[in-house]
Amino acid sequence: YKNPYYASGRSVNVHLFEWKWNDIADECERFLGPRGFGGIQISPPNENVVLWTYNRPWWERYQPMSYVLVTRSGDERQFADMLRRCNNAGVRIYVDAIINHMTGEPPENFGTAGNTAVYRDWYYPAVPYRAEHFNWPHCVIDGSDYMNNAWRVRNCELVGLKDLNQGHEHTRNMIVNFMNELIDLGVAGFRIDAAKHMWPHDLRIIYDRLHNLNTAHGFPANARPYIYQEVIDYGGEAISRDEYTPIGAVTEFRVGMELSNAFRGNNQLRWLTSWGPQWGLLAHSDALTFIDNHDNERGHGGGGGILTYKEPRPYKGAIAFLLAHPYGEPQIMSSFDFWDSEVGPPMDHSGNIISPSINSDGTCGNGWICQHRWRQIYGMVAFRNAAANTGMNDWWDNGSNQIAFCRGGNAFVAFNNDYWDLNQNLQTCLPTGRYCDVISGIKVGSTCQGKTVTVGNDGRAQIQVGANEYDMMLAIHIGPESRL
Ligand code: LAG
Repeated sequence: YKNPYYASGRSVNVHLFEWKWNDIADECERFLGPRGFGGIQISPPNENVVLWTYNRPWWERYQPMSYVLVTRSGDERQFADMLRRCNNAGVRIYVDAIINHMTGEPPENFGTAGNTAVYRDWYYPAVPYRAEHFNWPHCVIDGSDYMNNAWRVRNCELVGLKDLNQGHEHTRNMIVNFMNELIDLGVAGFRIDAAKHMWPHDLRIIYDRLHNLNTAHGFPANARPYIYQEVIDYGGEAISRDEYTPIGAVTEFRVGMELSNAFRGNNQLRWLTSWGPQWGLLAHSDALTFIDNHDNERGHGGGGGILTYKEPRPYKGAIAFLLAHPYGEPQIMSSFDFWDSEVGPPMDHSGNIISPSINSDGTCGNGWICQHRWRQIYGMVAFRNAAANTGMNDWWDNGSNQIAFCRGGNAFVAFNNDYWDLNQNLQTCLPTGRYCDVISGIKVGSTCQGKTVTVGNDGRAQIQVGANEYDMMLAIHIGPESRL
């Protein structure tokens, strides 16, 4: 369950938060496929409660009404079409699976597919679930439970959301049928929402009943779905991430915390020479790594203090390091603009999501941030693909916040987070020749719009990153996007 089954030569998972299926299919064909992206995490595809009371917040999608595949992102036909088109473009789809719970007791009772529930009876006829399929006795998690009561964290309700009992055979069957339908339609795996709130032994039973990935969508025979379990573990809680690594990959939240801290200047970059498990991080093959996610970019999920698109310079630095370093399976966030932590995606007066528009410079409009279309970010996706499975070598630092390293003989990156210029003759490990820095500009035809780096016969080059430059890093590699 720890192999994302990316098509060959690809890497990086992008969370297209609240995108519509038709728009994702277009984005696979016109951008993500050609740019070498590996996969996409999509918003929950199953029916959720509609909450006009709160002006359709993004979080209504975390309150399932049923497993019918109709949401603001599209219906089942559009979902299937997206899978066909994205898999054809070489880009995999991972589903945000909400299997811990159903709705709370919201003021409205209508789902995106038109279904209703009887909240006070724990009755969801469109699944169906009845009271006996939930955890009893009824209780709600309180803050102190996280410190000292694993049983309550898993058997009581998360923020009042009706808590399914994955130990019940019928409940497991409904969840397995839902996930298998998605696998058969061509998905490559799942983010398991709120995994901390479910028992690992119940999850194992569910995972073991999942189908192999669909070979008609280009997956090899006997491939198991990629499973990354959302477990927020900054240390010191009753439940640990290590309880989940025996059954699948786990979201490593400490990556975003540590790299945000370092790229904000609160920890010297030179310490990153030992980045990885030595920092108390999960083993490489267990870790889904990221800077921000949809919760902590807006202060939900206990998050805060994480770099987001609102602080672009250090954010781009942190993402560049995340993508340049071999550690972990990286994911990037692609957001819509928000000014309030509850507001949903751009929508019209009927609540329909407004598609992102594409500006002439390739960035997005209509309220969409599209970090994946930022030059510094998609440039580092190509860097990671060129680096392939090489390790980290030829580390250099100035004893402070200027660092550089190679990925085998394939790629070289330098960062300057000091208040003075970086101007050094460094080993790049690259074949002799001229390279276009993929951070400061792109290569158009055979000309470089950014900085050009000349690598000598000894692999060395003069590397310059001024303290006042627009970005704090420089990246070159053997791929066609950089080689001149
Ligand atoms: C998650 N991971 O474990 C999601 O990443 C996170 O976004 C989900 O919470 C949560 N678990 C449940 O799937 C989000 C919002 C919550 C919201 C919840 C349900 O962060 O704020 O709760 O989705 O929509 C909302 C209200 C609560 C209320 C609750 C139940 O904000 O005040 O108690 O609904 O009615």
